[in-house]
Amino acid sequence: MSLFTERLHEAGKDIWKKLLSHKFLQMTYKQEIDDETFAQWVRQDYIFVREAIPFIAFITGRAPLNLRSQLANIIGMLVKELGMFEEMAEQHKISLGNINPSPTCHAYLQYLYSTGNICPIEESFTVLYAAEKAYYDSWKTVKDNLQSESKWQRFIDYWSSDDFGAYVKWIAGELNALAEGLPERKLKKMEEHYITTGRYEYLFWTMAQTSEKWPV
Ligand code: MP5
Repeated sequence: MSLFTERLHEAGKDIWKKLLSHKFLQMTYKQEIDDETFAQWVRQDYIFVREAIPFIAFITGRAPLNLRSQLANIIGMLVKELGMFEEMAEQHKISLGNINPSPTCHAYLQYLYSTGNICPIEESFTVLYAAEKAYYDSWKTVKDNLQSESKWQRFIDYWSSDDFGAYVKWIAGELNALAEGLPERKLKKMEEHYITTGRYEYLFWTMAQTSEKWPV
């Protein structure tokens, strides 16, 4: 029997194709991205990572015992990531003070909060898998296509690292275990979350690339 994550990859393959050929990623590896465009991503992803902490906390509360300690470790990882953002922002003179989520970042975060709060663990875990996989695949694409050292190398290396890849693999393994024996109606719901999260990930690059702002 094939793995549930293989079913997800198949269901999301068109979205992933568009995600990995997104202009923001291309401009980043071609080193054509201007500083302000990249800074928009830095500010918005700083907010995203900060707010991913309550998401992980919500899902930890619903997780089976065997997942709790590893989920709790993710919070420590996110706190360290915030430190990376703060150091990079200081180095590149990007202010992280007085920033607010853009419409896309705001909507994505509301989605994380609601799935974390009201959905069963197998659904919120699917959201976690899709979001982390999207970042690993996206930054690996940047890394593999980069011709020379980037000023944003630290970010590129972080999410394309073997360690991060192993973490995504761990989530995949646990997700496959959670999916085992579930009825089709539940698997379908998980598939929908994978698709929705992939769509938000695509929109997040567009938000950065277009410096999306609230119109009013
Ligand atoms: C991640 C992220 C990866 N930082 N931002 C978005 C929009 N999606 C996924 O998550 P993490 O927790 O930073 O590894």
